[in-house]
Amino acid sequence: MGLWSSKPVSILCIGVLSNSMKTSANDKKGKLRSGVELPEKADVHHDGKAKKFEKGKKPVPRILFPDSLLFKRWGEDLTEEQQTKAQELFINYGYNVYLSDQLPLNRPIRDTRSPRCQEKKYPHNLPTLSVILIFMNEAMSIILRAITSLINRTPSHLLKEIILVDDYSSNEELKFHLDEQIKKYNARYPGLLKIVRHKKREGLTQARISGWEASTAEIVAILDAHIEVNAGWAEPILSRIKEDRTVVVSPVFDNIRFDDFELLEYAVAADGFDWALWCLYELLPPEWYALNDETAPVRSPSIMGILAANREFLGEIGVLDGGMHIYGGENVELGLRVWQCGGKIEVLPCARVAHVERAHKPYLLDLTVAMKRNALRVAEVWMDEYKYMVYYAWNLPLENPGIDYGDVSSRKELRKKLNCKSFDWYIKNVYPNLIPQTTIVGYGTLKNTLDDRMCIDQGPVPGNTPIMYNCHAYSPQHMFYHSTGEIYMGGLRARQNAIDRCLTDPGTGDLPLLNPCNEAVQKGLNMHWDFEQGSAIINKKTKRCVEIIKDSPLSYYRLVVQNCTGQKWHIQHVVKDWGKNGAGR
Ligand SMILES: *[C@@H]1O[C@H](CO)[C@@H](O)[C@H](O)[C@H]1NC(C)=O
Ligand SMILES: [Mn+2]
Repeated sequence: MGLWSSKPVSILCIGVLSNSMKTSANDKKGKLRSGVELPEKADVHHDGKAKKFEKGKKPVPRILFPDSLLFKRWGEDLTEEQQTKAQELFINYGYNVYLSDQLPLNRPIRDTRSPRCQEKKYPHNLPTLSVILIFMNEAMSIILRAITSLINRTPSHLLKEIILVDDYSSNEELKFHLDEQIKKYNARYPGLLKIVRHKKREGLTQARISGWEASTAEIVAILDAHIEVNAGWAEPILSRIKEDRTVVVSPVFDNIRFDDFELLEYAVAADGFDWALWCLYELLPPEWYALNDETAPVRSPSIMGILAANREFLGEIGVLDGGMHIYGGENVELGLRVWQCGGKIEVLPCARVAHVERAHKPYLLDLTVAMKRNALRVAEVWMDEYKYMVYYAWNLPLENPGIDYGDVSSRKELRKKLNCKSFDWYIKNVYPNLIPQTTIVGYGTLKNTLDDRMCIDQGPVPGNTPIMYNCHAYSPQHMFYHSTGEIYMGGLRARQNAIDRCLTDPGTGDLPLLNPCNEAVQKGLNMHWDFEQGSAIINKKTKRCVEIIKDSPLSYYRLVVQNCTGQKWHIQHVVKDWGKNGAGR
């Protein structure tokens, strides 16, 4: 294993999807950028000359924002006024709009494809393509550069249209001025550009659906607007979907750095997710390496937010779930639906799209709320008895979780109508890396009756000593007690390649330990505990108990394992009737 292994894989798969996620709190209503000139249209298609960078005047200016991420490796020669402007734009957009406005729209970017991709020949008569660019308060120069890259790097006889979908931007620049730009493009390329404008904020998923509805070509590519497509990006996509109309494909993303707009090449990876349905990257499967062909499609359990598909096929399987809020989980929903309902998902190593990863996501708190809700939607519609894993991962009670995930009846009907396969089939045939936990009987925080403000916590990381800590109920304090006696600590991983940690009694001293559960089994560590709600936690082998003690009357309680004194513990959620509702296997 190890083709391209030296290249980083995007750690921010959130970033891939983060297009129209700003909450209303972050909108700057009607904000105009003055004095920033966009490159002339002549710049766009004729010469690639960059406007000369405006240098600050000597002497070297004071650094106004030493803590801003924007100025860590960029902008040292800007005047104070320029710094102020650049910083303000950066705060609003999360990327360097000041620089973007000066870079040519048709700037060259490095071809990041492997040599074999560059040599590969594709048939001339491929199906036509509609490209959908979704945005909400994106910088104009970013959108225009995306359009320019599409025009310059897609064979013109294949690019039928580019559909812009504006999810109710408040940014004035994106109204009249964008319409003017569209007219200019259409004067040169008749009918190429279309725009769909939402009359209210409808969110990322609905924006994608609106674009799909407006599209007319045989193939649709649904992209963020903060991208630049790379050389030859379209041909592998069109030719693969022409071969098999049931394949939904993802290009490989490279990163356009948010500060200096340099291209950072990313490794090819498959798209997956954890039990909370957060997206993550998976290693390439061994079968792919066995093909010994860097151009071969990579079978992928799921997909990120940028995708291409046969337009009609995407419609037949229900496009996207319009009931998703803001962001998160909608990609997993599509992934499960495609696989379970007879399609496939593939990442195409020869199709590369450069994508701006925003520096800050001020909407992160809101994100979890939407994500949790969307995850439950996916769980309820697609995951059958395994849906409990999503509740565990989010530390939600199985009954009355207190989250309104909306009406899923039409999605359930869709599943029935399409006669889709079970999640059990999916997990066994497509994504065996996920390991369902069938023996969990209690989960959530663990509190001692002596002090209910303190919770067991996995302790400092790196480190393997659990501690008592003020309860915050985030994942370091999520415990999972199994009917077989194990206590998993610190969030639920439950994946082949991410091993959970188990509470053990080392047998000597008074500190309990955390060990990787597989290692604890191999080494025969004291990892099994007797526990019932409201009673002691007793190690089955050593007979010692998990307890808390104070070293002096004024100190805090600390977590120990010692001779039992009769202390009692409460776990946050108890699983009733485990196994009776089909969850056990
Ligand atoms: C714990 O209990 C064992 C067995 O009853 C005893 O031998 C040992 O001295 C006790 N240890 C402490 C620290 O009290
Ligand atoms: Mn994005």
